Order: sequence, then structure tokens, then C-alpha cells
Amino acid sequence: MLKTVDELRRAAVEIRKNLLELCSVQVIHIGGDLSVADIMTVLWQYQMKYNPNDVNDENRDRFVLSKGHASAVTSFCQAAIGCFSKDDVIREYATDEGRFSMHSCNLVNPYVEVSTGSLGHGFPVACGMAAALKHKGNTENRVYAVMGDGEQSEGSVWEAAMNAVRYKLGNLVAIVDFNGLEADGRIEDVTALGDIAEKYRVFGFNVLEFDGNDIAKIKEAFDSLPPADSDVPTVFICHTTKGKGVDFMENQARWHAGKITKEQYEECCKILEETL
Ligand SMILES: Cc1ncc(C[n+]2csc(CCOP(=O)(O)OP(=O)(O)O)c2C)c(N)n1
Repeated sequence: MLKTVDELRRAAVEIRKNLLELCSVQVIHIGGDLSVADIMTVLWQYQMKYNPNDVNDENRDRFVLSKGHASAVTSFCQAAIGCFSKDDVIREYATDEGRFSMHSCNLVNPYVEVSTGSLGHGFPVACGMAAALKHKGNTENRVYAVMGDGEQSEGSVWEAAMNAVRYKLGNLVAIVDFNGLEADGRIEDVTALGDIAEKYRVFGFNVLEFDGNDIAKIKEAFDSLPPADSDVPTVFICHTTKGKGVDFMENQARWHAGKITKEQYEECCKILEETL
């Protein structure tokens, strides 16, 4: 596990380079992978209590990728802590026998807690997992669920949010990757989300709102979480940039998913290194 902001910044660059390498051989959901890369780096390499050698450990933190199309960034974050190698991900991605694909699937990959891809389904399952942990008397572990902002237009998200408060799921941490774009346009033009932080606050959540591409801010937010055995669920509203780190992809809905050339990959890596 990593400790410092500088180490985590370096690690996030590596995750982005891995994503771009894969993106030079396969179509991936690169825009939403890059927006959430900093949050996922801090979550997997700093925050989560997770033993890669024991996926069934009762005393593990659980991770649910509710925006299931960000499977590539999840796989590279899991590779970074030793679940498998980064080259496994690149070799097996989108192959018939492979463990990795455009959406996370637990039938072929035991490191996936729950298969996701249909938006609005992962978060309710995460709430159920948090309720089960609480019911079993587990006071140490948390359930982290990463959602998209477009995903917030699914009614099931709000049914789950209501029940998370009702069942006092203080071990639940919802993370909203608020990049302002969904698959083919701006959230504002597709759905009327309004003040999402206020909505969660009114539902009864502990709400933290911050820049989700700022490693120091992300680390600070995780450090400030109430104890897992507290009674109020937390949500992070993370303001991010879709395509973060690759200038021609930033804030471009057409880079929701796509593929780049080897030359673009080399060029992007150079620029990412310079940002450090
Ligand atoms: C129920 C459902 N409806 C539609 C889709 C198609 N879809 C895949 S990704 C996406 C956009 C999601 O936007 P957002 O949650 O903001 O994700 P991000 O921008 O972070 O990639 C949509 C509509 C889906 N996967 N599931």
C-alpha cells in the first residue's frame, strides 16, 4: 500500500498509462476510466482493506463498480495491488477465454464482487452488502460503490439511497464520479440532476464534495470518513473531468469509448510523465 500524496500521484500516472496502452489495442470506456482514475488509485492503493490472496476473506472491504463500464480502470487498480498482472489484463481483455471485458463480470473474475454494466444496479447491491455486514456484526469493514453522474438518473439509485439511510449504513461509501458527461452528451442536456450534493444531504447522507482529480483532496476525504460502525452513510460527490490527462479527450463526449493509435499512446505517455 502507498502512503504519500506523491506516491499516489505517481501511481495514478501508471494507471493512466496502462489504460492508454490497452486503449491502443482495444476499444475501452476510456473517458470514464480516466475521470475516475485518481479516485480509484487512492481507493485501491491507499484506502481499502483487501488481501489479493484471499478474495473470500470475510474481513475484506467490498468494492462495487456500479458504473460497470469502467471495468478497465478497476482491473488495472486490482493489478497494481497484485490480484493479477497488468499484462494479464491487456492480453486477456475482450477475448473469449479472458477474465476482463468491457463490463465487470464475476463469473470469470473472482475479484469482481458483483457483475455490473446495467446502470443503477450495482449501488443497490452494495447497500445490501453493507446491510449484511452490519447484520453479521462486522464493525471494521466498509462497502465502496462507484457510480457515474449519468447513472444518477436511474430511479433504483434513489430507492437504494433512501434505504441506506433507513438501515443506518454507516459502513457504506457511495462515490459519484461527477464528470458532467454521459455516453453522448452533457448530463444537463439529458437529465435534470440539479444540486446532487443537496439531494443526498436531504436524503440523510454525510456528504463530501471535492475535486475528484486532486489526489490530496481524495486522500483527505478518505481520511475523514466516520468509523465503519457509525450510523450515517457517506457519499463523495467528486467533480472530475471526463478523459482527464489526455488533452484531446478531455470533456469530449465522443471519447466515452474508443481506441487510439500506437503513436497517440506514446505521445500521451510522454505528456503524462511531464505532468508529474
Ligand atoms: C440501464 C442502462 N442504461 C443505459 C446504459 C448505456 N450506457 C452505458 S454508459 C452510459 C453513460 C453513463 O454515464 P455516466 O454514468 O455519467 O458514466 P461516465 O460518464 O462516468 O462514463 C450509458 C447511458 C447502461 N449501461 N445501462
